[in-house]
Amino acid sequence: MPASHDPSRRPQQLVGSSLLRLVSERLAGTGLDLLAPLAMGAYNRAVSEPLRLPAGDDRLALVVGNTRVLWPLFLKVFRRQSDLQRTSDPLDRYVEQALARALDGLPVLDVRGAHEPPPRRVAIQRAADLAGMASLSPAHLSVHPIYGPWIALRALVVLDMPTSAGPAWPAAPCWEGCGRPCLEALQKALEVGWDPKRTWRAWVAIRDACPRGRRHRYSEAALRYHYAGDRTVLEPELVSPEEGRGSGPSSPGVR
Ligand code: B12
Repeated sequence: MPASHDPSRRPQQLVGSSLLRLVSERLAGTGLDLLAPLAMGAYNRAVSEPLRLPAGDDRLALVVGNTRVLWPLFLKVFRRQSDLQRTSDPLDRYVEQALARALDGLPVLDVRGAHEPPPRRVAIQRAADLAGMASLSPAHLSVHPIYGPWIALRALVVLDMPTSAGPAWPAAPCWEGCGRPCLEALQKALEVGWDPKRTWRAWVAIRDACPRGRRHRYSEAALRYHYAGDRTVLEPELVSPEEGRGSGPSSPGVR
């Protein structure tokens, strides 16, 4: 039975870890497979004033992200949902819809999408680091202990509930025991500059330089969409069977 229909799991009775489990179960199959709790105070103390969120220090925040499993699941929904086909940022809309369903009935104070511009901008990479999900690398990428830099960070959800996350437990620095090959790649990318049409491969090379998570690299279509803004990869006839098939429902893991 889906968690949302189980009467024994009414949201208002949930605390801490059971809420995390509920959200994680509801997100299963959406591709949003990374979830980590954080106390609001830890985040607000770490960022500058314009990036702070108006919530008490002990309120529970959840960092939501994804690995490469999201792409094929998103494609499937994109194909059948005309509202997504009409929007300029279908992946961001898909994430918003999936999150709204997963948070239905929960005491949500705010959901800040990583793509939202100021004044609603959230320092999602700092949040992911503080939550122990992914370390901030010397090349400014968030690096997960298993998936390496092959993750995206999607939202910070703030709930009107006390946290059991305890003090911040930052991610172990990803560069310990590594020769920081990302720095040379970053230097090369900075030399050619950021131009989504011309130089995007140089920016992908920063991720490729990281020794962690290589087998979790994004597909070519996902890379083209994210880096070059290439929307032709969403057209069914251009998508390879491997891209469209998906990797089955994914269960979010904590951190
Ligand atoms: C604005 C933005 C951009 C801008 C400017 C980025 C920049 N250089 O500051 C542009 C459009 C250029 C951009 C491009 C890219 N971005 Co961007 N971007 C963001 C966004 C929305 C906000 C960043 C921000 O202002 N943070 C607030 C400040 C205060 O936080 P901060 O901790 O002080 O600064 C962090 C970043 O600003 C960045 N940063 C700061 N200075 C510099 C300098 C350089 C040289 C680089 C490379 C990064 C960088 O790293 C800091 C952490 O170390 C974030 C999502 C988010 N909400 O955080 C995604 C985000 C950082 N971007 C991301 C990605 C993947 C990219 C690209 C690599 C690919 C792409 N198109 O998506 C390119 C790379 C090119 C580049 N020059 O960085 C991912 C990173 C994922 C990961 N595993 O780390 C994020 C987290 C979005 C996501 N959904 O996951 N991005």
